[in-house]
Amino acid sequence: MDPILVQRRDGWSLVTLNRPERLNAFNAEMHGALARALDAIEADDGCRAVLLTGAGRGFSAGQDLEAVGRDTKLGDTLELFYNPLIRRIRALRKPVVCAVNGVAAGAGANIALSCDIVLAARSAKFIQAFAKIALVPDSGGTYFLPRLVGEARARALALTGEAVTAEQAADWGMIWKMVEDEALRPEAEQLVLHLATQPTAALALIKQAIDASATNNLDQQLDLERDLQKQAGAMPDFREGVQAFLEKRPARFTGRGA
Ligand code: T3D
Repeated sequence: MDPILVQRRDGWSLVTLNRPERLNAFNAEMHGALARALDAIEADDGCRAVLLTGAGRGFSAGQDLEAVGRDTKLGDTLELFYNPLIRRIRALRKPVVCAVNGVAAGAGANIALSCDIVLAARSAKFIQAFAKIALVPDSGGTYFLPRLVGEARARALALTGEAVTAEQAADWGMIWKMVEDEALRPEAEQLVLHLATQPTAALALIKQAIDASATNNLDQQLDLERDLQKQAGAMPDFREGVQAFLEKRPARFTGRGA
């Protein structure tokens, strides 16, 4: 069974973590397949948005604990697999939507949180499971969590490994939205289909600006916004957006930067 399924849809790609009998826990094979899928998506100009989800009843239980430390030392797995994956999702020049269809634990939770827009089914939950096995949150957990939910909640979640329901995650601003289980897929697909028609190159600049705001001061961020706006303003989609507005019609964006 392929550990990662990729389906090319109309302008976007559906990527499914596919080891349902292990709640889509990651091993080296699955990491390799996901990296190849992202290579293909990155190179495909016709693919303008990505939807990431899990097969079966879970999103991902993080690192496969039967494989942990078997082929590589702890920490090396992060260097080899998880860290490049998180950097990649953040830097991908197209929006990545995550549909969290069930439990997201350990690195699985933090991979979800690294995506641009996170929707979760009502029955899903997020667990920083690391402390329960005497590990440290990884895959960006100690970076994303305090920024998303504040330090008090981040500390408690990381230190206790307590589960957060999808409803709570949405109330806290950890994710974009909680939706009823049966609505998750249709709503996520509708969102990604919409994003696939939008000005992709400008959306990539928006991702870049928001990422930079985590470490920039206001002056640096204002300068960055100026520079990115120059780039956005030179793109054909800007001209099309304005023209469409003036002509009172929907814009037909190409997504291209030049
Ligand atoms: O450098 C490095 O390599 C370090 C990297 C670390 C990254 C990490 O992600 S560390 C954290 C690893 N993940 C966990 O600690 C979570 C472990 N799983 C759980 O706590 C629970 O399974 C869940 C809370 C996620 C779900 O519980 P539940 O009751 O819904 O399901 P279950 O019965 O526990 O799991 C179903 C099956 O999946 C079960 O197999 P079985 O008994 O039916 O044959 C279970 O063993 C398997 N499974 C679940 N999680 C993992 C797993 N198998 C391997 N690895 C897992 N992480």
